[in-house]
Amino acid sequence: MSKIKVYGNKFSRTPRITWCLQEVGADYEVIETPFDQLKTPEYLALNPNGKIPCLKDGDLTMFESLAINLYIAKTYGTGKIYPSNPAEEALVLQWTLWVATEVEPYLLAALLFKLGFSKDEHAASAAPERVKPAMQVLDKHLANRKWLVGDAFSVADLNVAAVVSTTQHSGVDISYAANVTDWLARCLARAAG
Ligand SMILES: N[C@@H](CCC(=O)N[C@@H](CS)C(=O)NCC(=O)O)C(=O)O
Repeated sequence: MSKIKVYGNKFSRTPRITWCLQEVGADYEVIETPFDQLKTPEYLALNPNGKIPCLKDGDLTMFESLAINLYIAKTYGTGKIYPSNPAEEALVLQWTLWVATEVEPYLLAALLFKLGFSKDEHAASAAPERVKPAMQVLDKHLANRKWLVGDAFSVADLNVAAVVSTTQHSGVDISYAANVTDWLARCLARAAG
């Protein structure tokens, strides 16, 4: 069986994929893919969006980082970081879609401006207020539990933490959400190995 291939680089969303692969102990390799190669015919054949990351596992080739993690977790980590019952699976999907729609767009606006990839200062400066309602929801959810779904770390934590961790590089202060910052530290301690 050939190794799982992850196309990407460390200055992108690729580390959230390698974190997930490490959680499930999968055998993988990163195919270093610089930003200036994303629009080549060879790469577009893998991901027609011309973006990273992209995953190839056997006959499956797919894009969208958070969906890639759901695939990895379900295929290689059911019973470990992916639940085996439909209700908890639904909650994993709920938190993943929630973070992609209610959180990532705002944090990304702040991050891209801070790194000089966007000139949209208005979106960047609005980000802390725009993301606050979602952070308050997350904070309340974590008030009496250690992990987002069930009583163990799951791909829901991984996907949400991967997005929320960008607050640390984008200058978005979420210190008002102490349960979130504690939970984020717990998650990132795992990612650190
Ligand atoms: N929603 C996609 C976003 C992919 C994305 O925008 N990737 C960035 C790097 S993190 C990229 O490839 N940017 C290069 C470009 O847009 O040309 C995902 O989560 O995988």
